[in-house]
Amino acid sequence: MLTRIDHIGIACFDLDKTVEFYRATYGFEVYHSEINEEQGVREAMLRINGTDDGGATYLQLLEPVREDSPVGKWLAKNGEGVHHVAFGTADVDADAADIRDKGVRVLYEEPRRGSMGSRITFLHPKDCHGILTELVTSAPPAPSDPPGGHPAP
Ligand code: V0V
Ligand code: CO
Repeated sequence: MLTRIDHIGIACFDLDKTVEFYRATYGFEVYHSEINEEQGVREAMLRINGTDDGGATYLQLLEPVREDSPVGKWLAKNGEGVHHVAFGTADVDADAADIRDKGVRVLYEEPRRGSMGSRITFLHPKDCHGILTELVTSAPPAPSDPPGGHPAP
């Protein structure tokens, strides 16, 4: 079951400048940042709020590390903007299987590694009314984690 908006993925040309815009304009701080080589992105997660399923909602700022990556190709065509919407679930495998059975293309056979040790998969935007849609199961919290269920940065 999809129980929250986990994040909105926002493509940008310059991650540091975009992070500074969100900090200076809204007061949002970077909760976590990493490079995901497989996905071809350098990313910053800005935690906006906790959710009643014990998770949280983030903005995910994404800068491509390669021009031929999904975000690199998308930026070249569209410029900066909202790249994808991610829904959170406790069981990405089950939800991806259910959605595949409904005839929507799920891009990965098995979920792959996402931000903060999460497991992620994507639904094809052409099957989702133009929205690249991600499904996310967060990494299980460690005993030392703060409330909100995610690893500290
Ligand atoms: C492409 N299209 C999109 C789109 N990207 N439509 C809406 N939103 C997007 N983000 C449209 C594009 O305009 C084309 O439509 C059509 O799909 C085919 O696009 P393409 O440019 O030829 O690109 P493809 O087919 O090579 O790749 C598109 C897909 C690719 C969606 C298959 O971007 C992909 O595999 N994405 C999943 C991985 C990803 O996005 N990773 C980065 C985030 P027309 O022109 O034919 O009408 S990583 C992340 O979120 C992480 C790590 C995390 O959350 O933890
Ligand atoms: Co994402």
